[in-house]
Amino acid sequence: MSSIKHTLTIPVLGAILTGAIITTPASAQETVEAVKQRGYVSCGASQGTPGFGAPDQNGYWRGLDVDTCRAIAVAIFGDKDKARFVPLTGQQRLTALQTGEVDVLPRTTTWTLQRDANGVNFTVPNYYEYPGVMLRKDLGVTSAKEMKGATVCVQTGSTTEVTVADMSKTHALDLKPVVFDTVSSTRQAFFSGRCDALITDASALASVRATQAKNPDEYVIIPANDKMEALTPAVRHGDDRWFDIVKWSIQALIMAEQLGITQANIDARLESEDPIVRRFLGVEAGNGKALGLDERFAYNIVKQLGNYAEIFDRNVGKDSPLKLERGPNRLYRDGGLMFPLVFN
Ligand SMILES: N[C@@H](CCC(=O)N[C@@H](CS)C(=O)NCC(=O)O)C(=O)O
Repeated sequence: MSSIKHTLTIPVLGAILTGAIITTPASAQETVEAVKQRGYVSCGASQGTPGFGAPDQNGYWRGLDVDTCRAIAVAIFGDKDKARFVPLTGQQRLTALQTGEVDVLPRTTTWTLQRDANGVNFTVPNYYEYPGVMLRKDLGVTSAKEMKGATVCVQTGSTTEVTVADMSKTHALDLKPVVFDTVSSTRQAFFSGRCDALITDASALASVRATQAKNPDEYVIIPANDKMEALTPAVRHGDDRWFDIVKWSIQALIMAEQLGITQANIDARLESEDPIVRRFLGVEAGNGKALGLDERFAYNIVKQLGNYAEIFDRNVGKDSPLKLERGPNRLYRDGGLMFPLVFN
C-alpha cells in the first residue's frame, strides 16, 4: 500500500514543484489503437519536394520521408499502402502533430531543442543535411560570406529563418529575409526574381533546382553554414508506445542495411543460422511481442520497402533523378552517421 502511494504522489508533487502541467491525456497513450481503428497511419507530409515527399503523376506519394512513414504502416498493418499523407506548410507541421491531425511527422524537420521541448519527441534521424542557399550563377557568389545585402526567400516556421539571421549577424551581411507561408509561394518568388537567394536544406534545394527550375544550370547551391542538421521524424509527447514503434520501424531500415538484408535476398535470409539475423527477421520471437507488433514487422518492412540504402538510392540517390551522394547518410561503418541499434 505504501509503495503504491509513493509512486502515485511523487510525480504529481514533482509537477507542482516545477510548475509543469501534466499533459498526458489517456487518449494520447493510445495512438496505435486509434491508428488501427482508423485503418491507416496519418503522415505529416511535404507540400511537394520530389525525392523527399511528393505525389507522382498518378497521385501516389513517393520519397524518402514518404517511405519512412510507409515503414510504420507496414509495422502496424503489414501493408505499406495503409498510410495517408497530409501536406503541411512549415508553420502548420508541428501543430498538426500536436493536435492529432497527423500521427507522425517525417517531413524534412530538423531536430531542435525548442521543438523537442515544445510538445514533440524526435525519433531516429532519417537524413543528415546542411542548410544551403541557391542563387543564380550569374551573381558570381561562391560563398555565403559574399552575399552582402542579398534578399533571401525564406519559409516561415522553418529553421532557416534563424539561419538567415545568424548568417547575417556572423558575417555582417545585412541580409533581407522575405518570408512566405507556403513552399510554392517561396519557390515561385525566388524563380520570378523576387529574391537573390532561396534558403532551405541543401538536398531539398537540389530537388527544387532539378524539378522546378526552367534551366537548372543557371543556379548554384552553396552551404549556408557548416552546421549539419538531423532531419528527424517526430511524434507528439505522451505516448511512449507509439514513440517506440516509430523508432524501431525506422531502425529496422538501418539495421537491414547493416545486416546486408535487401528486398531481393530477404526470403533467403530467413534460412540464416546467424542469431542476429534470425531475431531481426522474427524467425526467433521476442522483438515483435515487446513492441506489441507482429514478430515479422522488420521482415515485412524490408520486404515491402527495402533497407535504408535501397530507399535512399531509389528516392534521392543513384537510382533517382537527384543522384545525391550518400555522404553523412552512410552507415557509421562506412564513415557516415547512420547508426543501427541492437535488435534484442
Ligand atoms: N529542415 C528545416 C527546413 C525544412 C523545411 O521545412 N523547408 C521548407 C522550405 S523549402 C519546406 O517546407 N520544405 C519541404 C516541403 O514542404 O516540400 C526545418 O526543419 O525547418
